[in-house]
Amino acid sequence: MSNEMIIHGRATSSNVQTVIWALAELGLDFKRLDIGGAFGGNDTAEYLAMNPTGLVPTLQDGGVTLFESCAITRYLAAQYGDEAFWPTDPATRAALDQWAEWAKGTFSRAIVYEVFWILVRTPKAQRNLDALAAGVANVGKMAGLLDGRLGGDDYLGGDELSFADIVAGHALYRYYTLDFDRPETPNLDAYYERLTKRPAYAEHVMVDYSSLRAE
Ligand SMILES: N[C@@H](CCC(=O)N[C@@H](CS)C(=O)NCC(=O)O)C(=O)O
Repeated sequence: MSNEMIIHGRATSSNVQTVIWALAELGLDFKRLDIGGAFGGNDTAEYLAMNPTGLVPTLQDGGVTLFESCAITRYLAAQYGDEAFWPTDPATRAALDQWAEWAKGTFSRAIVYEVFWILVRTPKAQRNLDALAAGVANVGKMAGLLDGRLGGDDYLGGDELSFADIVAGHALYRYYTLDFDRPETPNLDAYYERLTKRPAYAEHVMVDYSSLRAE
């Protein structure tokens, strides 16, 4: 059995970016395979045996095979993270995890499906502008929640990056680079600026998504 760390998934996928940003922050060597989107390869029997959802990412870490980006991030954090990245105290960790869960299932999902999907993945003539306006309002409200949670802290856990920042921070590249009106969120703006200064974020999350644009 190979001990190699392999991540299956195209670099333009925000869910793949979550995982490879985590891998890079943890200082782990990995190989990424272009799977999904225009590359295909996620509907083969071999792939579906690893990940029955047929989506990306999938992680192989020696004998461990996992799908779902947030579950993978938690696994990597628990297996390889230090105390700041994955606190051992359950209550301390859960206080971060509630934001990770919300960021993944609610905030990032709204950014992707209520704004990104309309502005990037839908041809201009087919865009539902009412749905876009509702999505922008919803996402802006959520950005305000995260702004309030951050306050003056550098990261969700205080001074150091944790698994929760990986889950909350990865979608901010799309949030801040899409062309739509955002509310004033000085704490979130500073947080995003801080993330962009991290080499692993710049390399693995700030990835040009113009190839995903609908004609
Ligand atoms: N909940 C899943 C969602 C995975 C997902 O939706 N992946 C998208 C890319 S972001 C996908 O596989 N799309 C089909 C494709 O790229 O072929 C996760 O977080 O891993």
